[in-house]
Amino acid sequence: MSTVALNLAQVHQLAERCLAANGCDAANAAALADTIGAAERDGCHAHGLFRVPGYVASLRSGKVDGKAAPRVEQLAPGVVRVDAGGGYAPLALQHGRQPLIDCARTQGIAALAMVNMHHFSALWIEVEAVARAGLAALACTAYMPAVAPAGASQPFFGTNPMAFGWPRGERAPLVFDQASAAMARGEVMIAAREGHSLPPGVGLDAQGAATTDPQAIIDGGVLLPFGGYKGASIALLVELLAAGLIGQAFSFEAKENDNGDGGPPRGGEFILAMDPSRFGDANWLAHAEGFFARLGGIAGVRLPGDRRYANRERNAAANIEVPRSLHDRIVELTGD
Ligand code: NDP
Ligand code: PYC
Repeated sequence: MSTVALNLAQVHQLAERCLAANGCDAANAAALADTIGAAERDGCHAHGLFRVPGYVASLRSGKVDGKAAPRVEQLAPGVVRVDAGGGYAPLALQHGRQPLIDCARTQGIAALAMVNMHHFSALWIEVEAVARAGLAALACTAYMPAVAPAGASQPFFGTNPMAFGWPRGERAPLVFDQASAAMARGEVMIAAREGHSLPPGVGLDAQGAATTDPQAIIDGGVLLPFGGYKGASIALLVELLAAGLIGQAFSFEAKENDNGDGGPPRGGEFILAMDPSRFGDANWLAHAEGFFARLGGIAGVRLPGDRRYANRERNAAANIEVPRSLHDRIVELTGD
């Protein structure tokens, strides 16, 4: 595959210019480009520049307001809400993060309800930032139907990711971030683009037969939940927290409301933050570090997040190889 080598500043600039040229104001373009740049830096290409054409489609169709100004309100002592005003998640997160952190420190535990927003990125970004502030964090968001409930072969749940972060003092937080599908749809799309086959168990084709062909899943097929009915229950939990609890669209409703432009649907996100120093164990940090030492000491085991952190370290000084077709498409969308 032909590629264009870009450093991280050039990745950020490419995204920011394209989004600004298509209707984002400076604050929204910068927040989105930060998120896209972070994904490329950490090797999460399915949620980096790959998403720019989708962002642009949703700006051009008028579905998303690229000039939205998020509003923060306190709904209850432990509940903060950010109304994204029909904009993208990254700027809304910037507005809601510190009030969530402050509230969790005061209350011991607090939730952030993000509403009227469009989420098209990875969730580790939100939990890592909260965990770096010394709090444990859990985040989830629903998508549009792409995953079959256990026993079915038609899509109903979104790919519905859930991410968790745990603070580790001076060390980088422990973070996992996983779709409740066997694989995120973005990863399936990248596999299709690159002509790779998938491991067994990821999805079914349009006839309901098991397939390892990513294109067959995209063309009328369906993803499966990870771990069968257990992953399906996690997908269900995400629907209830990110939609039912906070008054936002379930995945099936998000699709009914969506204009099909290929960009992110309107929906919500739920983030829970907990201050471990308020739960009665002054030794919590050392206790958990002992646990990580034991776990990491088992042959063959690595901690979730370690691959991303290793990519981050490597890419600080290296170039990102962006597929030429994607790079040229973004340049074209910028109007250059
Ligand atoms: P993966 O299956 O690639 O990874 C899931 C998690 O497992 C990561 O935290 C990963 O850590 C960890 N992990 C992988 N291998 C191991 C291992 N051998 N030992 C320990 N931990 C391991 O991710 P998904 O395909 O499920 O999701 C990809 C992304 O898609 C996520 O960032 C998610 O937020 C995003 N997404 C976004 C949606 C949205 O609506 N906005 C919808 C669905 C997904 P590491 O990163 O270090 O490899
Ligand atoms: O990869 O499944 C996915 C996804 C959906 C929305 C953003 N990413």
